[in-house]
Amino acid sequence: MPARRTPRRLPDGFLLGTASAAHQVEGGLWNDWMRMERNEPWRIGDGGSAELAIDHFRRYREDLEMLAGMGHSAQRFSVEWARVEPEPGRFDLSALRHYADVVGTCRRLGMEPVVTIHHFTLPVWLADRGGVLDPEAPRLFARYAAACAETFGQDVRWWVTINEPNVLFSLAYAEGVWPPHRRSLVLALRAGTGLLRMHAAAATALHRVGGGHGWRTLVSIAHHERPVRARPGSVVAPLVAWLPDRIFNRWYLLCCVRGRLLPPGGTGQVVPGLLGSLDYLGLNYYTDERVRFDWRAPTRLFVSPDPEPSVPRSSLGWAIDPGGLHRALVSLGERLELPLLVTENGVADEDDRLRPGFLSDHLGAVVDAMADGADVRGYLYWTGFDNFEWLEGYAARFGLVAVDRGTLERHPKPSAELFATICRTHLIPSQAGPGRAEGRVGVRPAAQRKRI
Ligand code: IFM
Repeated sequence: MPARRTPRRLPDGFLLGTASAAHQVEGGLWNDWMRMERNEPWRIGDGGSAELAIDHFRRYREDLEMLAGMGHSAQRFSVEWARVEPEPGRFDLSALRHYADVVGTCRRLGMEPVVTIHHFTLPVWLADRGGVLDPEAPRLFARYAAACAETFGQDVRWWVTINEPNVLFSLAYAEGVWPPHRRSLVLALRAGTGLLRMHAAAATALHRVGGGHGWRTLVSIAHHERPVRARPGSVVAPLVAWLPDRIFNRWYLLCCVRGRLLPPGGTGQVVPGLLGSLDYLGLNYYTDERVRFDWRAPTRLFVSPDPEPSVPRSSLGWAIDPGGLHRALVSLGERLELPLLVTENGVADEDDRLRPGFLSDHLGAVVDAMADGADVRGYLYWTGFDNFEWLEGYAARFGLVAVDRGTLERHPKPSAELFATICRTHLIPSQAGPGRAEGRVGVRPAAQRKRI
C-alpha cells in the first residue's frame, strides 16, 4: 500500500501523553512483587529488581517537567496501594499527600492526570490473606479507592480502577508466572470474578465520592486487547483460537457491560455496582497474537504462539500491527458504545529504530478509527522513561526517554522528539509502516456518540 501523502490531524483537545505504573518507576516500595524480587531473584530475566526502579518517587517533579516540556497534555500514572495503606485500615497521610502533589503537578504543568489505583501489585498484608481471591478484597479496595478520591479526586477526572485484569488473572493464576504463582484455570476464573467485584466496588466508591462533591468522575478499567488468531487455512484454526480469544479479550469486558458474572466464570449472578461501572473504555493495545493448537499448553487453553515470519517484531518478539489498534478501537467503540481512551500503546525497542514508525503508524490508526466512528479522546504512549518491565527486568525498553542504569540520568531518544512534535502540532507525519490497516469497518455518525 503506498504511503499517505497528507499528514493526518488529531482534533483539538485530544489528550496526548505517556503512561506509567508505580512499581515500574517509583522505587522504595514494599509489596507482593518486591517480596518476590527479593526472595526469588531468579524469576526476573535480567536479575533486576524494582528496589530503586528509576527513582521516580523522589524525582517525579523533574520527570513530569520533562514530559510537559515536550508538549504532552496528559499523564497516566498509578497510585501504589501498599504505600497508601501499609497496614490494613491505616492510611498513610504523607503517601496520600505525595500522590495529591503528583496530580497537582500534572495540572500545574498542563497535563490531564489519568489515575490508576491498581496496577498489578498488592500490599503484602492483602496478598497474604488471598489477594484478589479474598472475599473481603472488594470492600477493602473500595475503602482505599474512597481514600484516594477524598484526598485528590477534586483534580482527577479520568480514573482507572484496575489495569489489565485479564493479564493479571492469566499470568498470576493460569500460567502461574506472576505472584502468587498459581497454575489453575479454575483459580484464574475465580481471580477474574474477584477482580470484577473489586472493580465494581471501587467504581461505586469513586462515583459516590465524586458525585457527593459534584466532581466529574469518569471510571474505567484499562483493558488489554491482544486478539488471538490461528494460522489461516486450516478448518480447525478458528476453533483453536476462539476460546482463548473469548476468555482473554471479551469475558471480563462483557461481564462489566452486562453487570453480571457470565460463563465460564459465573452463571449470570448480578454483581452490585458492576452495571454502569464504565464511563469510558481504557484500551491497552500492543499486538495481535497468531497461535497454533498445542496439547501441552493446558494453562494457555491449548494454544502456543505461531508467529508469522514476515511480520515485523519488537525486541520482545511481539508482532507490530497498527491495523490491530484500528480494529480494536472501531469494534470496541461500536460494541460498547463508550468513548475510548488509549491508555497504553508502545513498543519494546532497544535502539529506538522501530519507535518513530510505530508512533506514526499507530497514531495514524487512531485517526483512521476516529474517521470510522470511534469516539477516541486520547492516546497515551507506554511509556515515558525506560523502566522495570516485570519479568523482563530492565531488558525491555519501551521508553521515549532512556535512563542510564548507573547514574539514573535521563536522555530523550529521537522518538521523544517526534512525539513532542506530534503533541505540539497534532499532525501525524506520513510514514509507510508495517502492517498498516487497510479498509475500514463500521462507521457511526458523531451525533450518536455518548457524551461525557
Ligand atoms: O509494562 C507493561 C504495563 O505494566 C502493562 N501493560 C503492558 C506494558 C508492557 O508490557
